[in-house]
Amino acid sequence: MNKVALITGATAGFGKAIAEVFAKNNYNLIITGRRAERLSEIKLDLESKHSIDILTLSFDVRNLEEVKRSLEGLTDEWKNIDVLINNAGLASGLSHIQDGDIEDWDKMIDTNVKGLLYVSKAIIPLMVQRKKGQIINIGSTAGKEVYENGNVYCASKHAVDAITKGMRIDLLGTGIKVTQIAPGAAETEFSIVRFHGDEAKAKAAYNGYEPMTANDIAEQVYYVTTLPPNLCINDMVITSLSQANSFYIDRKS
Ligand code: NDP
Ligand code: 8X3
Repeated sequence: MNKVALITGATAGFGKAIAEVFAKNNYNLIITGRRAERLSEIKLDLESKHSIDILTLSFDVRNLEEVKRSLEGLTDEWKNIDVLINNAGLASGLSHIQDGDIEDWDKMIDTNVKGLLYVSKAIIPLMVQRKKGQIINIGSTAGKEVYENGNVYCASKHAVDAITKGMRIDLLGTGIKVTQIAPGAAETEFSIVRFHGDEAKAKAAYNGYEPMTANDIAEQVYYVTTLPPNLCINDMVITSLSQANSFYIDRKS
C-alpha cells in the first residue's frame, strides 16, 4: 500500500516540486493551497504519470475554521499520514522596520507561523495515535540569521526554527520524527510574492549567481524521509554553492 504525504503550499515552487518527487516515489498525496485550479491540474498530471491517488484540499492556512473543516474530516483512506510537509509560506515586502506595512507583517506571521501551527495541530494527534510519522517544516536561512530589511520575515522563520525544536522535544518517545529543512535562495514564485508582483525586482534578487531550484529542495525533502527508522535529521541548512548564509553570496556581477 502506498504511503501518504500531506504537502501544504503545493500549487507552486517547493511544494509543487515536492509533490512531483513524492509521486515519483509512489506516495499517495494530499496537496493543499488556495489556488484550487492549480491543485486540480497537478492531480490530473501526476495521477496520469504514476500509480498513485491524490486528494486536493483548497484552503487558506491562516483560517483556522477552514483548516479544521478540511483536515478534521479526513476519511480512513487519507488520515494515516506518514509525512506532513509544512511548506506553505511567504515573504511579503522587504523594508526597514520603520517603513514596514502591517498588512505584510500580518500575512507573514499568520501564514508562516500560525498556519503551520493550525495544520500541525490537526495532524499530529493522528500521528501520535499511530505512533509513527514525520513532520518536515520548511524554515529558511532567514530563520538562522536576521538580515537588513528582513525583520518580520526573519522573525517568522526564527519562529519555525523554534517550533521545530519544540516539536522534536515534545514528540520524543512518540515515534514521530521532526525535521526542519532551512533553504537559502531558490528561484520560485517566492520573490515575485515578496515584491508584490514586481517581476523585474524579483529577477534582480538572483543577479550574478545561480540560486537553487525547487527540485533541489524537493529531492532533499524526500531524502530526509528515507533514513533508517532509528535516525532523524533534525535540521538541514541547504544553499547553492554560491551562498554561504543569509549575508554572503558570491555574486559575479
Ligand atoms: P512559492 O511562492 O513558489 O510557493 C508558496 C506556496 O505557499 C504556494 O503554493 C502558495 O499557494 C502557498 N501559500 C502561501 N500562502 C498560503 C496560504 N495563506 N494558505 C495556503 N497556502 C499558501 O514559494 P516557495 O515555494 O519558494 O516557498 C515555499 C516555502 O519555502 C515558504 O515557506 C518559504 O518561506 C520557504 N522558503 C523559500 C525560499 C526561496 O528562496 N524560495 C528559501 C527558504 C525558504 P497558494 O498561493 O495557491 O495558496
Ligand atoms: C527565503 C530565503 O534569503 O530571501 O527564505 O530569506 S531569503
